[in-house]
Amino acid sequence: METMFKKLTSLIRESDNVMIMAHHDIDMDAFGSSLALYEIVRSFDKKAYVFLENLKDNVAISHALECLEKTKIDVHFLNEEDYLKYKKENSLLVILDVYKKEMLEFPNVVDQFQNIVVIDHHVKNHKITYPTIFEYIAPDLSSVNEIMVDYLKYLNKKVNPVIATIMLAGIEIDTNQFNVKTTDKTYEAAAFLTRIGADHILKQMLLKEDRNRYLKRQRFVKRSFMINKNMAMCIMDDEHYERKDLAVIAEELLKFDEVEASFVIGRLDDETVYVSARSIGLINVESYMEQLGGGGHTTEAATSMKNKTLMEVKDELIKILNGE
Ligand SMILES: [Mn+2]
Repeated sequence: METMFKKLTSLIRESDNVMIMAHHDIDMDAFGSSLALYEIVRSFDKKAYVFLENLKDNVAISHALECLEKTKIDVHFLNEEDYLKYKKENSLLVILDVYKKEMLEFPNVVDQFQNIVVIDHHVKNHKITYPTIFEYIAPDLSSVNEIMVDYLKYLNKKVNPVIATIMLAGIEIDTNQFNVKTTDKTYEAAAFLTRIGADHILKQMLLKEDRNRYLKRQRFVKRSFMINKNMAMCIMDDEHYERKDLAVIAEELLKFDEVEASFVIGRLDDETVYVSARSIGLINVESYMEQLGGGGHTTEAATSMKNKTLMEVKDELIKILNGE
């Protein structure tokens, strides 16, 4: 990893400025690591920017943003409309927590960059379809925040305690509370963040959720069922849900005995049925979602299907799961 940090550092120093982009529907890992890199770049007296789309449905990240504002941490955010004002000939684009173009916050933006670096921790089973200077993909690591902690240690730098808190929340979410992909290094990263001021009360505030939403979700968890010896499924009702609601249920199903993969089918709007799939790591749910026109990663994947009923999608999925 040290060689990578060395390369990244000299690239940052050589660039006019650095633009940071994570994945669509940004989460705490992507956001925390973007902020960490933002602070690192600025500590080199370079301008940095973070791509961020409209956050209307993203309660957790909106809350994190409020904390940044309260602490007077000024982050320069960009979107697809305004980034060209700041982009220079020799701007560096660093992509975090994702490598697939179609999953980026703003996929088309990559076409405008000559200098791109990718830092991710998801298993890479597809080619990167855009030119990069280098890519660092470490699927054995819990989160990109864990990588950013090592980068901070390498540079002998710290981040603001609020950012450290967001990073810690990111590690906690990506490891499903230190259960999945957790190693001694994950705990060391958490210890480092705590040492530089991550606040466990603020972290809990950031991870809070609405009680009614929780209770509603539990109703569906209760309705879930096993489709074979190691896969669980949950079919929502015909109301409209957010992708995240379905993903969280899929993650909860993984907590139960025998469940190695989970599939949650629900409606996003009148036309679209969405399937959210999760795995503890033994079953590749991405391959199933690809067969339904979707994608993702080995342990988390999804697909959306137009003009079908929940039951039609269920039947199609079960056929695929049974290898028919
Ligand atoms: Mn992540």
